[in-house]
Amino acid sequence: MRLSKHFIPTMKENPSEAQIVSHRLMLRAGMIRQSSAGIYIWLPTGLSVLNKIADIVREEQNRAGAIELLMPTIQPAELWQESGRYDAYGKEMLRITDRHERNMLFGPTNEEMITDLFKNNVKSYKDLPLNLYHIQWKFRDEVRPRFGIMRGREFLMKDNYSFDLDFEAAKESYNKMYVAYLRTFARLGLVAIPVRADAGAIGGDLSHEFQILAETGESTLHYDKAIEDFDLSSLTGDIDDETVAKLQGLYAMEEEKHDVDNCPVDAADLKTAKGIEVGHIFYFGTKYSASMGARVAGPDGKEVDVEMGSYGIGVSRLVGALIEANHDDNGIVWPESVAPYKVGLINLRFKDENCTNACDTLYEKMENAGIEVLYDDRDVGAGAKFANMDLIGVPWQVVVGPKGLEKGVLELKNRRTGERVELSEEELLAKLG
Ligand code: P5A
Repeated sequence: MRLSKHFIPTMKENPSEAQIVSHRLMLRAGMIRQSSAGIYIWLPTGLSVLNKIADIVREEQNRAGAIELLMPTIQPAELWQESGRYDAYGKEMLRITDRHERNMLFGPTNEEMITDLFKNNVKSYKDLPLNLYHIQWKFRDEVRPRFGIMRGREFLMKDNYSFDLDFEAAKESYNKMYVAYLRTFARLGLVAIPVRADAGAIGGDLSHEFQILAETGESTLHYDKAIEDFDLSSLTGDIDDETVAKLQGLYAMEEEKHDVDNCPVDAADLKTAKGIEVGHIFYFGTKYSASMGARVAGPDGKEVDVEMGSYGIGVSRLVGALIEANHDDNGIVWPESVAPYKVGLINLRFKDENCTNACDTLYEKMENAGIEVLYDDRDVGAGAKFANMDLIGVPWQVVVGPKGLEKGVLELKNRRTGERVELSEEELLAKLG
């Protein structure tokens, strides 16, 4: 894409409303704009990153055997009255009345809707296990939306729901998701520590949160430092049951679950840190199926309430969490897997015909090779172009200037390390292709 024809409204100054670095950089790099409190417009590069994260989440869900569908954002109140959560959810639920005076709501989560779908369509244990997911916008009227998309009111979540015949099978489904989450966050290059958590408004007695360590995190966690030996950001391959058992056996607690007086870990081995909750999984048994009548016929013909769990990943929150973990003084440093563009092409001398021709040709070759390239073809100074590309965080920068062209070389800069190498066009295309 040519920057001159694109829409990336970057900002030089630090926006005063942003308290944390990810919020500041998302505004400055032209990824988002606020529409109203906790509600954001996703600009082209922000949307691109969001979609790439969603794709990785989707791939890992599919790999784990979950099946994608799409439920609506607007839900009827009746479902929530059946489960008993309509009143319990309180002010965090955005309630809507339609033209026929029917009570509706903007879904903060989908346990009720999926339980109802299951109840009307699945009758036998033979159709189990079943695990359904969607990636859909949610609305929670948070008291204190803050830190940009990190705690928004409208946010994108991947949520899925497992259905099993008994506890043993439900536990297996839970652990499958636990593994899918370890893999998902590792593929994003993140260290996400799984900690035991309170089940809160979702309910149930078994629950883990996945927490990214960050000073700006809103959660506090306490964990056995032995967890660090697992090298969580490299767990992208097969993860066996033994690893899961070992990891789940270590002490790691979210603040509310941590019992200072009865903590089994020596003070010297216990770490306390701030974290960003990017995922949360729950086993809640028959909490929704019993109240809403979701039953299946078991092998003996008798009907039983189906055993359920639900699993959430904050897809839009991950954009912020990734920036918290990947930035420097000059801007964002995207990991290649989610970068809005892989390469930034910088024309140092807009007015030099040779430079512009060389850039145009290289741009075309990259596009043809399927390399995602952002071409800064604007009539602005080199300094501004470098600063802009650093801010946006494109992993590789190709710099084309008159001196290099004379020598027949192009400069390639690695955004993360700052390392620069000179390469021929052929070498460059081979390296980036
Ligand atoms: C699990 C899936 C649930 O809602 N029901 C369906 C369960 N869990 S949760 O912990 O409440 O949310 C799941 C993840 O969504 C992200 N999240 C948010 N992201 C941005 N802004 C918010 N206001 C917000 N609230 C929740 C978190 O990553 C959370 O782990």
